[in-house]
Amino acid sequence: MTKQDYISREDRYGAHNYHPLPVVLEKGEGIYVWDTDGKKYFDFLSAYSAVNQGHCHPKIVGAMVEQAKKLTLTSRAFYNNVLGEFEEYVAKYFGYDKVLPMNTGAEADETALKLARRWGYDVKGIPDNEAKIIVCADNFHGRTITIISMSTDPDSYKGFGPYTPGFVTVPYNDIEALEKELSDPNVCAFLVEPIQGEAGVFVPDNGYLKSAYDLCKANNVLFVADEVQTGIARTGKLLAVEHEGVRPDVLILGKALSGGVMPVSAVLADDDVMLVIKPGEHGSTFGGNPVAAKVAIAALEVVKDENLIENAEKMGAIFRSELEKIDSEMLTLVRGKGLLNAIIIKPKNGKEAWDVCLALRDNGLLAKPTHGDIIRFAPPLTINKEQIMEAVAIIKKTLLSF
Ligand code: IF1
Repeated sequence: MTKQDYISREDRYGAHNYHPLPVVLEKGEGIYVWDTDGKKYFDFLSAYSAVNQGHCHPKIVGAMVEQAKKLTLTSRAFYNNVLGEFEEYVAKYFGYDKVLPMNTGAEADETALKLARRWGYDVKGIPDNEAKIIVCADNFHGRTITIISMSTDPDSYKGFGPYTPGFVTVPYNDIEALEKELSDPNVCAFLVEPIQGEAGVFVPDNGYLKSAYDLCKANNVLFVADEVQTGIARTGKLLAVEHEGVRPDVLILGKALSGGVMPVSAVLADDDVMLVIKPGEHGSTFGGNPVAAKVAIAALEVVKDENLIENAEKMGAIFRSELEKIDSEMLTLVRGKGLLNAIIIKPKNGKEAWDVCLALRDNGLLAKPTHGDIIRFAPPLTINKEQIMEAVAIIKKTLLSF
């Protein structure tokens, strides 16, 4: 089959809910992926930061295969010998009393919303069905009906109503707007991405998260951090909130919790919050299954064993400073933290970010545009300096070719 055959087949039989860059991948190893013609690429998307540990990491895949041969799923109707090991490891790793495992990021976000509402009723004493959750404009938390009810992006919510009520939107990075809404006694939580991913790697001002956290505390409101994309070493800290010394009341993780080998997500909180949900009130058939449990432990061990936090910090700083040296009128801004970065492209001769990504592909580097003019650069965190320099050379050559 040719590349076009693969693309046509997806187009013919698959729903059209994505618009992929035309490249057909069949193999991945570390920071590289290969297409069906054997061409090798730098992967600068890392499956939207799910593959922080690199593609097909042998330790993670090994843990998966070993457990898959023994026991894959018991459901939560019975105990198994692996779930507790995962729960203890993850709770201690992130420093919380308890963890609730789910599968996708969206499910973990939904879990956090349910926890926050229930805490609002049972602990804060909000009248029944009156709880409000403050969210940020331009957020991205997933694709469920409730989550798109919080979205301000018409692509996410338009035509999918009626929407779930109970959300209040404030501009991101605007402490005053947040402070005003927090005084409403029916507010149970503030849900925030420490860096907005989908918004184009939008980094808030220094101090925003800390002030937001302090205001939440002053108003008896839960600070809920969606670290699905920013967490697990991506920004040069284990969690992006650590850049401001914040410890969320509720922490949402996904993506890299499995190193990208299968969907594993989780919500962490201390007992005063986590124990408001009682048996039978929440769950998932696959959540915390034995394979997921072993995979997550291995994925988190790799982060420590290979010093991915420190490497993301160092390589990110080099990457941004090298990008800033590129003298192209198309490159108007470089931003990000650690290895979660983006550039903003000014179109030239009718050529836009999409065309830049096609040319990057031809030159051996994969990245995806967002919002028309932004290109996200987020390689696996195992990348070294030599590889960063090689990737920068590709980006430079590509931008200068327009
Ligand atoms: C897609 C974006 C990235 C997330 C945060 C929850 C979820 C996500 C902060 C839901 C998911 C994804 C999903 C992916 C594209 C992607 C994305 F551009 F849309 F925003 F990464 F930048 N919280 N992000 O970023 O997690 O349910 O997907 O496991 O194709 O929609 P999920």
